[in-house]
Amino acid sequence: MERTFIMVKPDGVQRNLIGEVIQRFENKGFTLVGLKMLKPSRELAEKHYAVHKERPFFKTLVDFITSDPVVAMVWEGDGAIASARKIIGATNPLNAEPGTIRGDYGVSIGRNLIHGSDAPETAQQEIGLWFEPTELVGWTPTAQAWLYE
Ligand code: DAT
Ligand code: MG
Repeated sequence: MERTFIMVKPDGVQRNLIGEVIQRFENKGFTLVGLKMLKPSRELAEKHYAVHKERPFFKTLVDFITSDPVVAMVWEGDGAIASARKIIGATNPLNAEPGTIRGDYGVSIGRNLIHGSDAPETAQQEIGLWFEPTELVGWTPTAQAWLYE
């Protein structure tokens, strides 16, 4: 089973889309193993987006992500990392397909609602950055037998 880090960004929280995001991952068949709301520190946000630190949008991105609460989550399932990226849609919501979260709810790259890890290495890194091991709860949903053969 794979785990991925998903975050509803401040715009998603303000627009009352926390439930919608959770619903889509639940509906897909992934398992929620970590969940918390927090207003990220600048240090945490800069670490999270470290790969983008030389990009021109880095400061506004960190300003935005630290401006208000976010909801950080870890979701588990076979192929969860790549599948979550598909559920989320393209980085620019105007290019994101209808049916994806960004495609259905966004119009601007700087307000694209949600983050999802892009690879196994970044997923592991991001989960470790945002969650203590004790905050992650492994469990077996009873529906598992109907999701996996
Ligand atoms: P993603 O969030 O789809 O993984 P990314 O890792 O390339 O996209 O970029 C991280 C975030 O930075 C993205 O969600 C929104 C912001 N961003 C990316 N490219 C941008 C750009 N050209 N202008 C403004 N913000 C941008
Ligand atoms: Mg990214």
